[in-house]
Amino acid sequence: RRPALAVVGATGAVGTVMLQILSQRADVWGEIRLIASPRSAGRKLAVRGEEVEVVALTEDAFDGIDVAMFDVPDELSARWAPVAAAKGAVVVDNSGAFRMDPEVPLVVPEVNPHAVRMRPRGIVANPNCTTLSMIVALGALHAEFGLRSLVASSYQAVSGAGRAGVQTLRRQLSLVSGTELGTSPGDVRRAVGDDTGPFPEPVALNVVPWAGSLREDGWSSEEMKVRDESRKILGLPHLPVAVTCVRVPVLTGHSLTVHARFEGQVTVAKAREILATAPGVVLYDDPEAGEFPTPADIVGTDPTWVGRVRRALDDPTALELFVCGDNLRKGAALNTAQIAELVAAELA
Ligand code: 2RA
Repeated sequence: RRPALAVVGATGAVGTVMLQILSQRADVWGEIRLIASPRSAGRKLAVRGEEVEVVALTEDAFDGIDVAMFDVPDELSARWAPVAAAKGAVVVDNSGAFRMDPEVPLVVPEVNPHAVRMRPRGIVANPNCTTLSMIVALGALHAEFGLRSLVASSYQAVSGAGRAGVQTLRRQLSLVSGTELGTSPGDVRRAVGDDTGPFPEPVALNVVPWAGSLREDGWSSEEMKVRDESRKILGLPHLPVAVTCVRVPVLTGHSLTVHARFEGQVTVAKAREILATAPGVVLYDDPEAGEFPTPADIVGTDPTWVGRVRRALDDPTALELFVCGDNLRKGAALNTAQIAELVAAELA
């Protein structure tokens, strides 16, 4: 019998991409059951070329399910993932509820696939999309050079904040396009009004140095996620990490600039060789031809794209990189599906 899969949160921004990905990848699943809030129950969604009716999230919805992929808010995961696990399903959870639980592995199949087997709670966590947009490339470099410290800045797309983020940018763009706005202080803010959606400031014609909620000493939750999750995935619990997370007016595709310092001297030639051959990474880096990845070009693709590879001018042990990835695919749905496939291979 092929394992039965549940997709919990099937109607959300990531859930929608999950269904596309399940239709595109080698099909290892028997039944695929779609689960969402009672409000969405009865809707029909296409997966693997068939219309499947969405069922409401209840305990019974997990009957006969082997693997359950969750993409719902933290509170819902915290409540329902243990319910699904108690019913015998292995949960692959894309919320923040379990990522730092020592009894829950945090898995990136290209970096730490072995960790998926150590899951005493029956739950495996999927990292945050910002961590995921960088960690495959960073993990490949770490495997060769040994990472010593990390400084990163993110350029995060609005779809990281779900459908509300996308609607907010589209609405704001419609209010500012074709105008002379962006030339005097506060003119964009007045044009888009007080409702800035999930963002603290207008995001159209702007950059917003904030993602998530306030943590201690002025750090944002998103910055703490990148730090804590990178440490856990790489198995480097004391890695010095400094991150600044920034929202930019891009619909989909998170980017980061990375300053990574390693144990010994590095060369760009070796770094390029590693990145050009690492699974899940595409090196697209030709400064003479003006070639480097941008979110507008990589949206809808699976790999982590890397460009602008340089050795730090003042530190021969450090590299500078620009990385880009689709935050809804590798940043969320694809990595979740890859983890689910690792579990399915165990069950086969
Ligand atoms: C964001 N990383 O981009 C968050 C979503 N998980 O807002």
